[in-house]
Amino acid sequence: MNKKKALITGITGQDGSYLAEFLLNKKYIVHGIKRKSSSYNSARIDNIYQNKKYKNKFFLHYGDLIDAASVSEIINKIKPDEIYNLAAQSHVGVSFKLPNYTTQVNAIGTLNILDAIKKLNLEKKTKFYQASTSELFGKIQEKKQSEKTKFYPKSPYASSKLFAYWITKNYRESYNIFASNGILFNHESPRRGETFVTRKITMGISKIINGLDNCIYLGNIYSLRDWGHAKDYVEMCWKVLQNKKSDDFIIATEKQYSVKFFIEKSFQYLGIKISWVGKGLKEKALIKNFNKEKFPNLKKGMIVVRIDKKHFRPNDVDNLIGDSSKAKKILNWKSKTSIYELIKEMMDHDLKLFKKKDFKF
Ligand code: NAP
Ligand code: F7E
Repeated sequence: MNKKKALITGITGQDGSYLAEFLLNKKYIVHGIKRKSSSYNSARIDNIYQNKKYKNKFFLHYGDLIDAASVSEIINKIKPDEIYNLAAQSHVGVSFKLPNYTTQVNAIGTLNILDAIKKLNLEKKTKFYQASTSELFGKIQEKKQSEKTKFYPKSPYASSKLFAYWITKNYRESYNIFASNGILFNHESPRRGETFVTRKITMGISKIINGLDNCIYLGNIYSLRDWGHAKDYVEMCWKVLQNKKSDDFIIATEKQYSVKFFIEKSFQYLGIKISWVGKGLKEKALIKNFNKEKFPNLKKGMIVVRIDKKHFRPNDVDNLIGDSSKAKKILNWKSKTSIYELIKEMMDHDLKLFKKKDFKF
């Protein structure tokens, strides 16, 4: 029986919740670091916490990445075999408003974990996974981005993650810690935070369909992303730590779509056709064709997407697509979920969520 202990930071987030389920199914004992918050922040992991199957296998600890003492105390108490550092201020747009805080959590927070591993003499025992990101490529230096592509971060978020990437490599090379970076391209799911663009779209459409809202306000809809499914990607986080040696890997689908495409296909999934008019800040999407009986809250010509300049970033990353040949070869990585399957899963989830008029987040 697997008696391995894993510690997940960011366990209450999208990836943390999927990774916890994945590791519990692999018979790990899973520990998670949870922040104290004034309101409820554990919705994504309540199903695990309440499941009798995971009694004595799943533990939560209060802590904060910025608080080095709390991080070190938890690591000392658990002495985990694997640490997955998924905690972050992960919103790129917000990082322009909160650059200092973002740096504290994403950069210094990562250092706090690595330094605890070193100071507690766990270099030989504890493997470390760092949640690196395609945002490191920012202003892209190659058409398809691989482990060899030069970085060019374009936001405080990306800059903070660049430090985290290098300090991970630095502790690997200086202290022989098994410390690896998973450079993951965007990955989404029904558990995606509500302010990221894909979820904003699937939730927005679902609210409109249910008569709870009438329009979605967005920024740069021409931005291109390589979108995968979070559930597929957390398996790769685990595989990165099961590799023979610590190393860095790109995880991507190698397919690229625009935000505009994601909007069109999300409506199309429901059999609704939209048309676009206008340019720049005046561009909008209108309802063109739909089934009146199925969607009584819609009207022909209704404006369902508008552009709002407040959703533009001071400096946007507008063109990302990964080359994950290395992970394919060494980790046996294969992207499983198509963009259409992803849209279907997110739309089905959100339509159900907003069907009840008394919905709760
Ligand atoms: P997410 O849903 O935003 O989750 C972030 C998690 O970090 C939450 O559990 C959050 O706790 C926690 N956290 C934030 N600040 C913290 C702090 N100071 N101390 C302790 N915990 C803190 O992010 P995600 O999409 O799951 O992404 C997971 C990781 O992968 C992040 O590091 C992200 O930057 C990186 N990444 C994500 C993607 C992607 O497309 N999703 C791609 C590449 C890399 P609360 O619940 O209390 O807020
Ligand atoms: O934006 C554009 C926006 O916020 C995608 C994080 O998980 O993935 C994520 O970062 C694109 C950008 O994700 C809106 O300008 C248009 O070009 O969903 P997003 P992101 O910035 O790619 C990376 C890999 C991470 O590491 C991050 O942690 O969509 N966009 N209109 C919009 N974006 C948002 N959020 N909201 C809009 O209204």
